[in-house]
Amino acid sequence: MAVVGKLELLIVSALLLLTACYSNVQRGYKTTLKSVASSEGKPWPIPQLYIPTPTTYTLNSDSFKINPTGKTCDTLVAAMTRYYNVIFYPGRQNDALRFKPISKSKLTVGTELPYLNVNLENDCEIYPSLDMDEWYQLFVKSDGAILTARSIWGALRGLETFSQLVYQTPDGTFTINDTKIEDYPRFSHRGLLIDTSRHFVPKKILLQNLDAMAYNKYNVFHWHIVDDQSFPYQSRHFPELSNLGAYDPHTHVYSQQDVAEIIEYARQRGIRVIPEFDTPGHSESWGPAIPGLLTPCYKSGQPDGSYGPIDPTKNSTYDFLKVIVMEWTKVFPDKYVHLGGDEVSFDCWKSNPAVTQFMQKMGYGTDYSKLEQYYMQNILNIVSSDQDGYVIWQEVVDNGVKVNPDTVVEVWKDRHNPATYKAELSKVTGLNLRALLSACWYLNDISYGVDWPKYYACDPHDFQGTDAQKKLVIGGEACMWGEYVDGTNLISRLWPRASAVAERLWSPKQYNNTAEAAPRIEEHRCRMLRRGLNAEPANGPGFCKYEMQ
Ligand code: CP6
Repeated sequence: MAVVGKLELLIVSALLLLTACYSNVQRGYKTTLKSVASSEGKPWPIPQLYIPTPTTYTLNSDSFKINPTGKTCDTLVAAMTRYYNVIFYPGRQNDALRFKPISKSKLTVGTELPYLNVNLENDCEIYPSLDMDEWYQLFVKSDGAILTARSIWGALRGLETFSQLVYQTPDGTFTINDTKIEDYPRFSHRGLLIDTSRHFVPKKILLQNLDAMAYNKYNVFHWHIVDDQSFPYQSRHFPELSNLGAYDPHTHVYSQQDVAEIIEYARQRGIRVIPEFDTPGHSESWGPAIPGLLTPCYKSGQPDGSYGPIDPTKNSTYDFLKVIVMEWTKVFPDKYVHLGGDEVSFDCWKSNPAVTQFMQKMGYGTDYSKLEQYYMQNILNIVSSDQDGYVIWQEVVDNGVKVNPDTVVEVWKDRHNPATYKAELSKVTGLNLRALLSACWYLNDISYGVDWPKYYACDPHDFQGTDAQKKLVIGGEACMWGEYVDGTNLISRLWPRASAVAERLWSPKQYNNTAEAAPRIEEHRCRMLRRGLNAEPANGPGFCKYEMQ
């Protein structure tokens, strides 16, 4: 009965949205005007159940109150203040906004909405986790608005939605429609990968990006913090890693204090921080600080001065890893770390006589994937002995490494061929392992034109598998690899393109209509601009009410 009710509500709300768009088309608005006019106050990502009505209320910034009526905590208090400012003073931090939103309601027409009561049912958890409860219910009615959530994380998502329902009419009046919402995510892992090794990304931009993630209900910052090109993470135990491996050890590093600040900023927004320390490949920048860690490559029987992946044959490698892994698990509070394991080239291992000898000793013959397996198994055991879980790239499983049953496998190959990642999802979940999809969401790969519908169309459940296999897909990640991206273009290249992925990972599968989504994502882009983010245009020609100078 309850299920039927929900389905009906879903269909009704979908129809409401579709008719709203359609009637505007019939009235013959220009596309851009139509888009903005018809989508103000419509949330992104769209809630599971969203029932707006034409009745509107006004909000007065002087008298409107956000009250905690259930449990409360520092996280909630901070969020209530934050969202009050997002609603009434979105451009306050942003001097470049040409038209400051008028901050005082003139209350010309209609009933005033006096408050938003936040009824949080349970004590706050300190850190978000994979199992966090993000459910919330939101009613906007004539006597006031009521947000109900079981956990602090649901309360944060509900506050975000409430802030998106408020819009300003041309005379500056803050307005909200009478609305009923019940909402929860379709997938529990909704991640965004940022690469801070190929280019350094300043802390300020990472924090700004966490705001953007919260505006889109992302809940995991996958921090690809180091790689071949640089090592900006300032280690407690091995300061030489960034002293010798960062682009600049003074200006292009994340200190322990920076890392703590980023984790805290994310925590306040219900966002987990999962660091990736990619090994045994992609680790050239580790070499200068830790002599003997990387494999020396040989040419005609001599070391040629270049280095390959981490040397898996030495005990000293694992002694070092034990210490650095323990540091990661202390510094990053999340249960999961990402251990990489992608794109390991065997050429250097093949050239090295000591490695060849080890291969013989172990009886691996010439199968270097066995050697990779040996390395990965060792590092996985080190991590799991610290009670932590891990995420790895798909190659680790492709190469037959035995992993713990609670391993999460990230499927990234290949973005040009959906059949490949669909087969991989079938395979990984067939092994009873949990999976994340990122193959179709490589946002670093840009082209001229509107590309978000391509990301919107990709669905993590579109593969051959049983219901049990589908349940093992815990979500996905949009990726912004950093070869051509730094603090100057990270935000604009990500948003609103990453918003398309956000809605796919949060909202019901049935919301896959690009025509319906187009005006809403455009409006959401304008909303992000209004909040001070350099989000780029979504749909070609058009304009926002509030733009940068
Ligand atoms: N770095 C690391 C990368 C990539 C991967 N791992 C990558 C591969 C292909 C594309 C973009 C990025 N730059 N460490 C693959 C997971 Cl198109």
